[in-house]
Amino acid sequence: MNIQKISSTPFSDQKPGTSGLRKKVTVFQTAHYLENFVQAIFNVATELKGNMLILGGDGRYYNTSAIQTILKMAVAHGVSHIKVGTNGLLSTPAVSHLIRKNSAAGGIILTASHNPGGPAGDFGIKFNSANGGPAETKFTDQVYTGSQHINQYSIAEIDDVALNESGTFQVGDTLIEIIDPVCDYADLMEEIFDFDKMKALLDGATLNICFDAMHAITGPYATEIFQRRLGASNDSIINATPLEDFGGGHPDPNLIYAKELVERLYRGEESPDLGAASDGDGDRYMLLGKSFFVNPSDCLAIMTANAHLLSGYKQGLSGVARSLPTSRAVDKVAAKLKIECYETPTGWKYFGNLLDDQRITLCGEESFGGGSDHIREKDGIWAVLFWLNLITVKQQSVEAITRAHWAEFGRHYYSRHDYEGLESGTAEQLMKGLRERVKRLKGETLNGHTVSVSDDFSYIDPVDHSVTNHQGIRIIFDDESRIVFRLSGTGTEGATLRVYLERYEANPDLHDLETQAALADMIAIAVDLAELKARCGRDQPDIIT
Ligand code: G16
Repeated sequence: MNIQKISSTPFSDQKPGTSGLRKKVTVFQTAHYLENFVQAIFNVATELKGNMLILGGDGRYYNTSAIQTILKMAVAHGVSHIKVGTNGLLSTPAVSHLIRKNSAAGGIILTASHNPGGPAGDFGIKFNSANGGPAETKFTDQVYTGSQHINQYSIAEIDDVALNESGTFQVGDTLIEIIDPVCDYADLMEEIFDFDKMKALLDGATLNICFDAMHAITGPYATEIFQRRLGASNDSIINATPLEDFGGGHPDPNLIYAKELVERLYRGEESPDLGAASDGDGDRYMLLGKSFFVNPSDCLAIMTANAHLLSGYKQGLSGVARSLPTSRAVDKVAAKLKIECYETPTGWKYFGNLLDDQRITLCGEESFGGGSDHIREKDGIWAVLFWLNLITVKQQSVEAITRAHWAEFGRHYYSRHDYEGLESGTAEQLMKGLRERVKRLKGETLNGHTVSVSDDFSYIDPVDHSVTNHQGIRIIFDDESRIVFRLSGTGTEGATLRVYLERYEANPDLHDLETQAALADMIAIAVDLAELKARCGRDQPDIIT
């Protein structure tokens, strides 16, 4: 077998964002673009030589072609064993589990998560380390620096590998194994949750669910778990077939993009008891009850308060964590349970050390992410099973569970306003302006709310003491209201400003306000502080979640 050394020159834009390198498909199709980045990964992750690599993606356009390239490069770099999902498919949580289960040296996941797919859509690539989690910033920084000096890459001269069915191929010193993408993950879920209890209700249709796979990766996982193993009805999963362009949709599980699911859940009494959707690569989830939406921050708080009721978490939680912009609902629960609650920057990678050090058992993010110490990624199907299991134990509806939670802990009204497609320089200037402004904000009263904390969030990892600066502008008021500003790290065009708004309400008589109305003061303060109209000509967000 011949190993070719191909000459190449660096691309200046290969800096990974919040979660790997995401670009338009057309950028990845530029000659040597993918190969350069993969070479940069192999140059840093030298532990892959002589060890196992897990490889798969969310099935979006360019997935299979990129997998063939990466297989050939992995062979060239002496990886001894590569496990690839059939047809190149593996959800992000499944990769995390497979790395851990097989003690692999790492995994490469091909996904741009919730971003649209297809020839004109987005593509992405990220590396997960031996603990199963997204590589730390230190690693991605090294990959980026390396990518700026690449002058050649190595690739084995071999035929494409047939990915359409399970099997093994020995290529030189490398064993390539094509595996069922679903079964190991489904077995793990069966270990964590009480499948018998859930089956008893789902099989007899005492409990009805609707899961929207959004034509993305979770279709095969949901079919195996909810229908085959738990006996849910045949119509319980919609958009179950993974498609390269996600059926032209936007595989982002929120109230706007999961339209068909929302329509089914808001039909009144005939609606399913639980509705859920997942994203492109299966790590995010949205949860609905009958005509009822539970925001992801509340989901984390409710899971934390109730975890001990589930057999998989009956020993209690060592601690919990949430990202900065996630509402502080879980903080109230942690305080009552007397467990630690960590506040981290946005990005699942920041939970890795806390999980590995057993400081936390559950963690979550406002961006429709929840997870536990079972893997090192957020996990959409796990979260849905957590809720299903909880419903079977409590014998209450999603709405009743949520309302009881608010009554006990108070309600955090919460919303995220996204201003999309901003010119990058303008967005940077806006953040710079805010950074200056927050230095003098403490003690000021805005719209009747007095600022008690205002800063540019920095995180010191309590395990390795690494410091991450500039993670978002945070303004906390003395009535526990809060505003956070940050720029998205997952987009592929221009800049997106995210404004996170929060108001705490302890009084149960005030738990039924319309969310945007409840947050009106915070919205007005945020628009004013960021000078959105003057700087960007905008005073209305593009997307409200
Ligand atoms: C990724 C990260 C998440 C993070 C989200 C935020 O999600 O894995 O941990 O919360 O991005 O995105 P942004 O920087 O745009 O606010 P995913 O599902 O896209 O991988």
